[in-house]
Amino acid sequence: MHKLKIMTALTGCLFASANMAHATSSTAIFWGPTPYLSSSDIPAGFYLGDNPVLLDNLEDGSLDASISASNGSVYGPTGIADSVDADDGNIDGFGTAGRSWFSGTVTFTYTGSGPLPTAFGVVWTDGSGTITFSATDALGQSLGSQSYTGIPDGTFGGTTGDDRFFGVQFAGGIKSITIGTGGGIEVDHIQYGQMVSSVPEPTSALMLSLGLLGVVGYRRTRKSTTE
Ligand SMILES: [Ca+2]
Ligand SMILES: [Ca+2]
Ligand SMILES: [Ca+2]
Repeated sequence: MHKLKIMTALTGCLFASANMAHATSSTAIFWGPTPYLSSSDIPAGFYLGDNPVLLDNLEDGSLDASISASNGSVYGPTGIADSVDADDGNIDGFGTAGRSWFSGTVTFTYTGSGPLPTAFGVVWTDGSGTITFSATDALGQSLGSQSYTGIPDGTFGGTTGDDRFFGVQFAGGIKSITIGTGGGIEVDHIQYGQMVSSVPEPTSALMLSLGLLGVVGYRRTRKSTTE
């Protein structure tokens, strides 16, 4: 009798938790493209507390050790680099005095030792054609891919009016992001952090509360039969 009641409670809570997890964490949310001239243009609400865990502006000449790139290298600060505008100290319509990442289509993969980012972004600064942005989860499975036309301004002279933020959020963790046009591109401000947790861990919370209900029911039953 007691065992049956406990089993019933546990079965119910397992069903409920599985349904909630499915409904709340299976979809990635893509952000952007939005204009970006400095880190203050990170969209509000993208990161927990509006602060990334890491933002690499590449101005030290190298990519942070917690990120690997499938190809490309740091470019600038000479020539026609298209850095994020503010990186050279002046928001003046040009990024030529800053540093960017120059490559073909490139995948940035999180290689750090901490928990996977749940918010991951990059700023596209130069290139031509259709821009495609995609991401993968912890197992390397696609979280979706989105394409955008009409963004490039048609010049490779380091102008920043066409620079755009691309981001993705996924509560289950993001392993990598990929951005490209099929031709040469420049990107900058590779960044990641944790998303705002609007839905707190439904599985563990529900298991705990329903588990407690089961224990209470069990104790009540025992009490009534022993007295
Ligand atoms: Ca500038
Ligand atoms: Ca830069
Ligand atoms: Ca640009």
